[in-house]
Amino acid sequence: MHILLTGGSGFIGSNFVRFALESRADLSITNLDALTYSGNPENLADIEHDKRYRFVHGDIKDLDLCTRLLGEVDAVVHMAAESHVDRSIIDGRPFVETNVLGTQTLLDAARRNNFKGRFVHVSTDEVFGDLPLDQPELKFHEKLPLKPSSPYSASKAASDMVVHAYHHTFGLNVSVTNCSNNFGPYQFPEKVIPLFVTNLIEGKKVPLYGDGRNVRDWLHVVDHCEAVLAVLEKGKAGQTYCIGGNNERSNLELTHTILELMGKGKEMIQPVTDRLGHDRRYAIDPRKIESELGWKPTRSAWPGALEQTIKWYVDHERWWRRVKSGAYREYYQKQYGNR
Ligand code: NAD
Ligand code: TDX
Repeated sequence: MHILLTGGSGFIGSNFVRFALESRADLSITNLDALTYSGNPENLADIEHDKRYRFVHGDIKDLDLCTRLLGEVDAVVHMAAESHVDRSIIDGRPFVETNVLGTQTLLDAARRNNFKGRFVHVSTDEVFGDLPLDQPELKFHEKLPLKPSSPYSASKAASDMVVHAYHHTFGLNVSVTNCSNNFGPYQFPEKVIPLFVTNLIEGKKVPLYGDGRNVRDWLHVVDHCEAVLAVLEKGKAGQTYCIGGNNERSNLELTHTILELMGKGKEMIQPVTDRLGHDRRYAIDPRKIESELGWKPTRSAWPGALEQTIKWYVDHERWWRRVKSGAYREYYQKQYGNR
């Protein structure tokens, strides 16, 4: 199977390339990525000469390019997006442009090709809004209406709806995944875990938003990649699959665990003003994907998986220092020009 993966140079995409090529001998991947600020070909430096991997520098909003590429592949895994909530609060426009218009462009390219292959749209649990802290029995599931709160999650919810509409109207063979917070190697250090870990290595404090009681359901990125592959191979057209780690932690608990694992004291916590419209709690009920597709997380056990992730950032200091300083951009500007 030849997959068109969008956003393969980002955090989840690069982990997906590595995981999918390692676990399926008959699979090849074309990675279409615009190399925005979070796209870093260094994430795949060990793969770039693999005969089963091809990189195409381009934008999912380019209909002609997407049409050509869709004509060459058997399946699509769509991950390209603007992905950071705080950035969407500063400027929502790129979120609507890439996440909504980009997704629609890709779907139009599929229509132009009369594409019959599987198309997995990778989305987030944030499309369901948030849950209260005092009702732990409530979790997100596939039958809930979409009720996004941030400009990021609104753009992802819109893209999910466009994807479902293209299935309903044109019969495209699409499935949508809604996954909880990922952690692991190669995450851009604007997201809370790599930001806090790398700050602490640098001797800086960690900025904890608000009262720190907000809860996230943490899943190791390779567990997410395995779930996406399961949906690609076994999922049903028109269906949504919620993916989570059964691993709810408040930001305070997460921060205290990171401090403990890194041998740092609580004085390294810097309480800061809360994020605007900060969602309180995310939690996934993963029973559908577990029972229908036989997927279960096996790499997310806490705190071992967090400890391994911290070790990865300790061992890959050159990688994140180049990302934090912006130096990583020179690498691909030389090869692919300025963007
Ligand atoms: P990321 O920001 O690390 O990577 C995004 C990638 O998309 C980058 O390589 C970027 O260059 C590329 N891209 C952006 N705009 C593009 C465009 N117009 N054309 C082509 N490529 C473009 O993000 P991530 O954390 O790896 O997230 C990947 C996907 O998974 C996103 O769709 C996100 O909404 C979803 N998701 C993320 C999480 C999480 O915890 N990180 C959880 C659930 C779902
Ligand atoms: O500096 C910080 N301090 C802080 O307290 C940052 C960056 C975050 N936080 C808090 C906000 C959240 O409650 O930590 C929690 C996690 O924040 P992020 O890492 O920004 O993730 P989140 O906003 O939960 O969204 C993530 O999960 C769902 C991804 O960025 C999305 O792409 C994904 O869809």
